[in-house]
Amino acid sequence: MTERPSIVGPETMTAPFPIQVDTDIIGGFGRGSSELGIPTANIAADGPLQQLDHGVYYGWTRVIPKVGKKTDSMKIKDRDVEFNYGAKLGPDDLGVLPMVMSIGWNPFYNNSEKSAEIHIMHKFKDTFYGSEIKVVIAGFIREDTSFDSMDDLIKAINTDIDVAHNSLARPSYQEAKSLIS
Ligand code: RBF
Ligand code: MG
Repeated sequence: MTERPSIVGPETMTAPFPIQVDTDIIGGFGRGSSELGIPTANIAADGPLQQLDHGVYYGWTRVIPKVGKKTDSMKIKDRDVEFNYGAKLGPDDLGVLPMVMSIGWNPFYNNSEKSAEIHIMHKFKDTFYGSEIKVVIAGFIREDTSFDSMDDLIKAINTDIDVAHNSLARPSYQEAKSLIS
């Protein structure tokens, strides 16, 4: 990808946005953090997400730990994943935070399953598999594409993050935080 705009979407949030999802964080492919250095929270690509075009979206999210759930270990695609349901997060991890979301087949990886992955622009204290997550999708950034290298994919995602910050700074998008606060 060559030239990309630094801000996307209309000045005021426009239908079909906002699209709201309230769901659970599931185990992903296990390469967001390890390979790309861009951790993602994965959710099921069902409900209102099923109707969305594949691509990259921006919006807000809030992680809500499940109280009273015992931490357990699950095997996901040969990996041991600790499901702590958000018990190890601190107060500053639990606010309304900006996010970018990828919905699709991940053309770069040739995945066969549709996935919905959220990168939250925040440094969390710990993992939060199994936790509840509320999401407000506020707008569309770009279509998902394949890249010549992993480095190009990482660069594209970093541009998505900048575009999301700029796009969410507008008053109409700031107001949407209240939907999940
Ligand atoms: N994967 C692709 O194959 N093509 C993309 O254009 C693409 N864009 C993404 C944009 C964002 C904001 C995020 C968080 C992920 C994106 N991915 C894309 C998915 C990426 O391949 C995925 O996070 C890793 O494979 C980890 O599962
Ligand atoms: Mg992930």
